[in-house]
This record gives sequence, C-alpha cells and structure tokens, in this order.
Amino acid sequence: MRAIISVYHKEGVEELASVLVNLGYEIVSSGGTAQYLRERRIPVTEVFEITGFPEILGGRVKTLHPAIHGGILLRDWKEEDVKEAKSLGIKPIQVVVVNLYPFEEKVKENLEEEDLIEFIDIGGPTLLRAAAKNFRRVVVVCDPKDYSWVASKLKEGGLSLEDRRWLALKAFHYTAYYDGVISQKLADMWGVEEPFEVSAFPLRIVGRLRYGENPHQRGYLAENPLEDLGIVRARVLQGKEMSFNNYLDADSAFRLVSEFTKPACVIVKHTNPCGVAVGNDLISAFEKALSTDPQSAFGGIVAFNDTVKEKLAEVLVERFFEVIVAPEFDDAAIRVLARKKNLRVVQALGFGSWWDIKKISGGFLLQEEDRTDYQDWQVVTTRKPSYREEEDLKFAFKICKYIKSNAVVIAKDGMTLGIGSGNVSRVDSVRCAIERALRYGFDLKGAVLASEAFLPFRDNVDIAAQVGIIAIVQPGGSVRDREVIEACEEKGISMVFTKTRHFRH
Ligand code: 93A
Repeated sequence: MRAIISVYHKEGVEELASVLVNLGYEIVSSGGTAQYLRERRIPVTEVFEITGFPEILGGRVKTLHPAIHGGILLRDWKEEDVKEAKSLGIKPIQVVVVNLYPFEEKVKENLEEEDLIEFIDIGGPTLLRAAAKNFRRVVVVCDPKDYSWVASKLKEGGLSLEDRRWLALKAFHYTAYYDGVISQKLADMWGVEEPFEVSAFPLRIVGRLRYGENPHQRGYLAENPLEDLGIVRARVLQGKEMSFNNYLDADSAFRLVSEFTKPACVIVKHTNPCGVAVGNDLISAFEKALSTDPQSAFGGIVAFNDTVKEKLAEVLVERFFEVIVAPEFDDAAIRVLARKKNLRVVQALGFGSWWDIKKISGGFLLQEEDRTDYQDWQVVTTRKPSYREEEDLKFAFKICKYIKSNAVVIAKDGMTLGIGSGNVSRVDSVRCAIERALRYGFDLKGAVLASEAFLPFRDNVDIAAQVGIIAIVQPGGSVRDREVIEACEEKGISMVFTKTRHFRH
C-alpha cells in the first residue's frame, strides 16, 4: 500500500505518517516533505526513486509523472486499468495528503510578480484533483484538521465511501477556492477590471449593467446557479435597458405582490413600497395602491400578481413608471404598453430562493429567507379586532416584511393609507405613516396599524389613538409590553401580538 504525502505546511503530518507506516503503508514524498519526515525517523521513499526523474525546473515539476498519477487514478475494479498499470510497473496509491503552496499568504507580502508566481502550486492541485476524482478508491486529505480523524478511521480498518466522498468534495472546494484567489489577485495586479473574483463564488455573471447603484460604480448581473428562477431570469419584454436599481426594485415589488392571493398591486420606490393594495381586480388594486401616495409613486416600479390585460395597460400608460412587472401580459396589453417605448415591461417567472445574501466588507452574511405563517397570533386586549380589521392587520403586517426597518404600515379595506419606512426611531415611522396618510386626505378612523418589530413605548399607541386607529399588530416582546397594552385598553384599541418580527436591514 502506498500513501503520497506532499505538504507545504508540515505541522501534524508526522503523526499521520507514523500511523500510515504502522499500518504497512509505504510513504512517498516530495523533497522537502521527505526530508522533514526522515528527520523524524519516519521511513520515506522519495518521488524520484519511483519516477526515475529528479525534481526539475527548480521544483516546478516534482510529482507530475505517470508513475504517481497512474497510481492515483487507476480503477482497481477495471481489469484493463489493473493490467496496464502492472505492465508499466505502476503501483496503486491509496492515500494522498497534500496542502498547497501558500499563494494567498504570499500575496500579503507584496512580492514581485516573478516571485509571487512561483507560489502558484501546479502539482499539488493535480494530486488533489486526481485523488478526489478517484474517491471510490482513494482517500484525499487536504486539510491538517482532518489528520487525526482520518488516522483513527484508518486504524479502525478504513474510511467509508461517505467519508471518502466528503474528503473529495472538500478537496475540489479547496482547489476551486485556490484558483479563484489566484485569478483575483492577478487581475488586481494587472489592473483587469472584469470582476473575475466572482468565480470563487457560486455566481455566474450574465450581464454588464450600465452602472451600479450610482453612475460611478460598476454593476453586473449575476445568476445564482442554485436558483433557476427569480428576477435575474425574468423576461424583459420591452423598454429601456434594466438598470441595477430597476432589478433591485422589481425584485422587491414582485416578491411582495406575490404574497397575496387576491388581485394585488405593489408600487415600489428605492426598494420600499409606497403603495400596496388588494382589490376585486388588478385595476382597482392599482388605483388603490396609487392613491396611497401618488407623489412618491411617480417613476416607481409597479408589480401585479396576475396577468396584465388591455384595460389595465391603458390605465398604466397614462402615468410615468419605470418598470411594470407581472407574471404575464396578454398580447393586447403588450401592444398598449408598447406606446411607451421606454417603459420596461418585465415578465417575472417566479422565484425559488431560500437564501438571502448580504455583502459586508471582507465577506457575506447569509440567512434563510424571511418566510413564516403566523400561527401564533394572539389578541392581548379586551377588545377583539373584527373580521375586517383582522384581514387588514394581516395585510399590513405582511407588507412590513418588505420595508426597511423601522417599518410601520397603516391600512384599511385592503389598501395602505400610510407607510413609514427606514426611520431610525419607531415613533418617527408611526408619525411618518400618519402624516403621509393625512396629507392625502385619508380618514384614519377605523384603520389598523402594523409594526414589524415591537413597540418599545406607549407613545406609539397614544399617537395612533389620536387619529382614530382601531387595531394594532406587532410582535410584542418589549419589557414595556404591559404599559403598551394598558395604553390600548385605555384608548379602546385592539392589539395583536405575532411573536414574529420582520426586521429588514
Ligand atoms: O511546483 S509544483 O507545482 N510542482 C509539482 O509537481 C508539485 N508536486 C507537489 N508543486 C508541487 N507540489 C507541492 O509541493 C505540494 O502541493 C506541496 O505544497 C509542496 C511540497 O513540497 P516539498 O515536499 O518539497 O516541501
């Protein structure tokens, strides 16, 4: 039995090597590793003794030889392979232990290009990839953290197929990451502007945008191979080129509108909804959503959850919008919308993402998507909301999920009357929502209010009561819940706790 060990970082390898020797393995190593092990009295065969070839080109070619790679890649369940190997004197290798030249660490040392390039490992990844490819027979170890459990499994009689597969996946991941770093650093060094760095992540660039969020930022469109739907794959049926912000807003609008089963319309500006409504049909939903805040809706992104038809299209072309997004448009509607040449018409094909990824400096934050059904709603006041109020509470709370915190939604009869978004204090969001609603002449008597996170003080309730709000939904969970509930009791307001909050940062 043979094990090849060729490691740049040598710590910990001595123990693994001695376990292998005790189990009867012949250890084959490249120069430095062989010397390290020999100094620790572990018997080693040097690669050149097997290949009959010295390390050449100053170490650039050490292990790249058929005697090594044939030994790793041969399929012992295939007669031809076994025969061929035998006739050429190639012995099978069962274990491959490699860690690569530390390219990434060397980047930090600001080496000259010529010196840095020497830290691009060629033979190491080849050993790892060959061993990982032949996971059915070969154990590949690329991470010193795995030495000890691999050693104990070997002592216990060997690694399971599942273990070998896991190690193979890790090796492929390691070499992919390694090459990603090289590509990125060389691109930086050579001033190549394409974002090759994304090759290190599960993204595929599919388009270059005119610019990013602002004209001085480059912008690209990338697909996530883990998702085969979503706004990236939507069909742009007509209009000006979609911009970075158009994509962002269309995504937000379409996700929110898709939450409703009744005909619904969402109008979004800068990723925040500024009007949301459900109605008997899409036209009434649109008119209600628009009336929430017609001023903010100007130049907005409008989303529907059903087919856009001719009559609705006629209404839409009377105003200025950037994007209309819907699951379908009938032919007559498309003809009407075509009158507005610049208007982007986007057919969204749904979405299937389970992960939300946010970029922070130096990395990413990943989270599951914010999905939940509110099974835990609990009325905490003497006054119970009526059926209609309950419907509005659910409607308003759903919308909160898509609003940048702090989010406050005032609604009545399936439409938003006022939305407070992105304020850094909750009571400011309450005030904002009320002010907007009053500005457009809405009577808030009998309206409901939703807050995406708990109301920390009773002032929110007092202000809401002044304008006639009758029911409030919020997650609850503040140390002052009692004080807030008491304020509701005093004012005759119903309050519902959801126990689920919807921060959106
Ligand atoms: O220069 S290489 O790309 N050429 C090779 O054929 C080769 N084989 C193994 N580098 C190669 N290695 C790498 O050498 C291994 O990945 C490991 O990092 C290192 C171990 O060298 P040594 O045993 O001489 O310290």
